[in-house]
Amino acid sequence: MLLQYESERIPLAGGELLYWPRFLETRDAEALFECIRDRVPWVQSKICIAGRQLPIPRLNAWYGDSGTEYGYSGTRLPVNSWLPELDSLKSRVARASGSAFNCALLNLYRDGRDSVDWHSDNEPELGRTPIVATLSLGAERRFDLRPRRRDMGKLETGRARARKTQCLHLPAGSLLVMAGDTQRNWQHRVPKMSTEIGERISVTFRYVESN
Ligand SMILES: O=C(O)CCC(=O)C(=O)O
Ligand SMILES: [Mn+2]
Repeated sequence: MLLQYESERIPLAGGELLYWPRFLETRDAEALFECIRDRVPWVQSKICIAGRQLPIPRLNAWYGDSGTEYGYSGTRLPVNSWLPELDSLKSRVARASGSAFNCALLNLYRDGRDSVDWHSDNEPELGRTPIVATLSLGAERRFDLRPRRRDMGKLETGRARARKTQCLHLPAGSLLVMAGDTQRNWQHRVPKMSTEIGERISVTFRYVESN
């Protein structure tokens, strides 16, 4: 089922990116996309911005071992227990990347208008050096990385950040692992697109320290 081709290291100053262009075969990636899209209880969270509750531009679901919890900006996602397909994917991603995972945040981008804005996955419960492994399914989307404002101790100007921005393209079946100091030194996003784009799902495996 798996094409565990060698991973490529994508150069990133002050970060670590490992990339498997074809972690899953096309047919398996398609079957997994349909399974996840149809069986996951997707929710659209709201976040509070300037006192207003606004729906975020994508759907989410949280899967995890008991004791793992996820929340941001005052929202908490309910914890689902692992679907067998996600559980076996977790084991395979763990084996390939050499890292343990106990939860996954799933994103469903319904079309090009759905997105996730610049952020780092650096919540305290992810520990000092978070490892986030993203398996992509469905339509290919752009994935951008830019230095954080204080890049490796130095304050970055807007122009320097724009110049250092890296654009990746994540097709169905690919796996991207962000490790090392990536979350400390870099931000990432999936930008909105004005072209017609189909649905994309990302499964982002993480390790949450239980309290
Ligand atoms: O969909 C993606 O590839 C990225 C999602 C993401 O950054 C996140 O869930 O934290
Ligand atoms: Mn993220």
